[in-house]
Amino acid sequence: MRTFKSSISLNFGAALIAMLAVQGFVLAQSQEHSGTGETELLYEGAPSGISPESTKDMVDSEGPPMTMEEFSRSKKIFFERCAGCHGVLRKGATGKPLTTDLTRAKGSEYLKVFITYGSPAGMPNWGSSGELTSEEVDMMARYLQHEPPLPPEWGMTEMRESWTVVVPPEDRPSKKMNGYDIDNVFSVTLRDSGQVALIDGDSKKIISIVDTGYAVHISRLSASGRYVYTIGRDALINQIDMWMEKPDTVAKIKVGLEARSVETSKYKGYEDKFAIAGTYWPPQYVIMDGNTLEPLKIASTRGMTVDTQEYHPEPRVAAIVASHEHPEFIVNVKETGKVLLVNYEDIDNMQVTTIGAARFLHDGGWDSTKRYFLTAANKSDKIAVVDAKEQRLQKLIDVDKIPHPGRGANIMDPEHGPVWVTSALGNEKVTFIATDPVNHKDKAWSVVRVLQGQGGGSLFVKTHPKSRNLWVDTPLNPDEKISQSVAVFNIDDLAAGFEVLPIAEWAELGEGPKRVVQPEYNKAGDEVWFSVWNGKEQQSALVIVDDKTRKLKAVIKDPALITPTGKFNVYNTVHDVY
Ligand code: DHE
Repeated sequence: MRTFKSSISLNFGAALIAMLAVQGFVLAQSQEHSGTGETELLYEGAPSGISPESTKDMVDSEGPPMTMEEFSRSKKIFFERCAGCHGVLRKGATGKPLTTDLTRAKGSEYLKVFITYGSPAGMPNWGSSGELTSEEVDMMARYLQHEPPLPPEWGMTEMRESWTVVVPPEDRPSKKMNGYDIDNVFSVTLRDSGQVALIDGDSKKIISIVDTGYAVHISRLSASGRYVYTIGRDALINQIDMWMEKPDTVAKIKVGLEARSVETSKYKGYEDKFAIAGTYWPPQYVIMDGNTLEPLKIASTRGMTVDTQEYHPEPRVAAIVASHEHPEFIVNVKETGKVLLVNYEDIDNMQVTTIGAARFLHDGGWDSTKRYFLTAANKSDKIAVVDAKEQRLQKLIDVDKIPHPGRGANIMDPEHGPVWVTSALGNEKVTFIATDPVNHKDKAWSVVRVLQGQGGGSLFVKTHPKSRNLWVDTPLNPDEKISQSVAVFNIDDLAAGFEVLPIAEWAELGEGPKRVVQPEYNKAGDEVWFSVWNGKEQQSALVIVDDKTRKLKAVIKDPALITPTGKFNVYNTVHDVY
C-alpha cells in the first residue's frame, strides 16, 4: 500500500499557500488536518473499476496541446488515482471539482504546482512524493484542461447481454443439500483476489472460495438467507446458492462499470423476490428478479443537488437498505445528497419518494426498531435520519469530521436509553445518537455522548444485542499500533475508557500493513471476527475473539485468504443485527 509524505513540503509550503490564495483556491482545512487527507486517500483512492479503454477520447482545440498517446496515458492515471475523489466527470466529491471552466482559468503552471505539492485539504503531493514524474505532472496538468473522457452508458441491452443464469431455478436444489448451519456462515470479501470465502462459523473451516467481481465490495443476503449476493467494484453481481452441496454462483450480471451496493427485498410478502444494485457509473440503480438476477427496471440518479439545486451528471449510488416498513428500497445518492425511497410494489408505475438530506451520502444502518435509517453525509459532517415509516426526513444531526458508521451499532446506553453509534474517519470520536422518540423524547435525534476512541481512521463499529461490548476499529490510522489493534468499550461502564486488543499481533503474520478491519459477530453473538488485512502478496488472517472474555479464540489462516476485509454473517445480515 502506498504511503504519502506530508501533504505539503515545508520549505515550499508558505509560498504555495500564498500563491493558491491569490489564485482564489480555498484551502478548506488547516495544517492540523493534513493527516486526514492521507487517511481519506487510503480509503477513497482505489483505482476505478472503469477501464480507461472503454471511454471516448476528446482532445479538443480549447485545451493546451497534447498527443492522443499522452491523453490516453493521462486518462489511465486519472482513472487509477484521481477518479475516486474527483469523480469520473471531475465534478468533485471528496476532491475539488476539476471541470474545464475551472482548470483552464487556473492554467498549466498553477495545476502543475498543485499536482506536485498537493494541498493541506487532502490532495496528495503526487510529484514531490515521487508517485508521478515531472513529465507525468506536466501531462496531467494539460489533460485536466481538456473535457473529461466519457465512459459508456450501460442500459438494458448491455445488462441483458452480461446476464447469465448459471443454474436455472428449476435445476437448483429443492432443499438444503449440505450440513452447514447456514445462519452461521460468513461471506468474507477477498478484496484483491476478486473472490469471497464462505466460512463455516461453527467449524471455522472454509466451505468454498467463489470467484466474483473485481475487488468485490460487500455481500448481502436474501430475506430467507438462502442466497448471498456479492457486488464487485466492476459492478458484477454474483448470486450464490447456499443450499447447494458446495455453495456456488447460480446467476451473474454486470449492472454497470463501477458499483458498491446490492440489497434484496425484505418487506413481508416480498422475501427473496427482488434484488437491487446501485452503481457509481453509470449513475443509476437497477431492480432485478431476486431469483435469477434478470434486470427489470433501471432508473437514473442524475439530477439536481439538494442544496445549491444545480444539475449533477454523476450522482453515485452509495448504501442501499431494504425497508421493513413499506415495500421499498432506501437508496443513498451521494453527490445530490438525496435519499430515495423506491417502491417495488408496481415497478411499471414505480413510485419514488425523494428526501432531501445532505451531501455526500455514504453508508448507514437501522436503529434498533428498524424504523429509522441513520446515514452519514460525510462531507457535510452530518448524520441524516430517515423515518422509513412516515417516509420523511426526521433530522439532520451535526457530528464531528467525516462520520463513517458502516451500518452503525445499536446499544442501550445506561443513561440515555437506546442509541445508535458511529465512529469517524477524521477524528477519534465515537458518537452516540439517541434513537428513542417514545420513552426518551427530549433526547431523541441528538448527540448524547461522545467517547474518545484510539484515533481517527476508523471505519466500523459493532455490537450485538447479547453483548456488553462496543468494538471500534481504526484500520486507516497512520499509527501502526492503532491500525493493527481494536478498541473495546464496556457498555455498562462507558466512562471507564477502552481496552486495546492487539488483534494483528495475535495473528502472527510477519511483515505487512496488517490493518484490523470490520468487527462482525457470529449468529450466537458470543464471538467477534476481525479481518487482518495485509498486502496482496502477504499473509492475511481472520482473528476470532471470545466476546465475553475478550480473549483470543481462533485464528483462521489459509493461503486462499487473500486480503480479507468485509465479513457478513448470514443471520446477522438477513436480520440487520448490529
Ligand atoms: Fe466501502 C460499505 C463505498 C472503500 C470496506 N463502501 C460500503 C458502502 C459504500 C462503500 C457505498 C455501503 C454499501 C451498502 O451498505 O449498500 N468504500 C466505498 C468507496 O467509495 C470507497 C471509499 C472507495 C472505493 O474505491 O471503493 C470504499 N470500503 C473501502 C475500503 O477500502 C474497504 C475498507 C476495504 C474493501 O474491501 O475495499 C471497504 N465498505 C467496506 C465494507 C463495507 C463497505 C466492509 C460494508 C460494511 C458493513 O458492515 O455493511
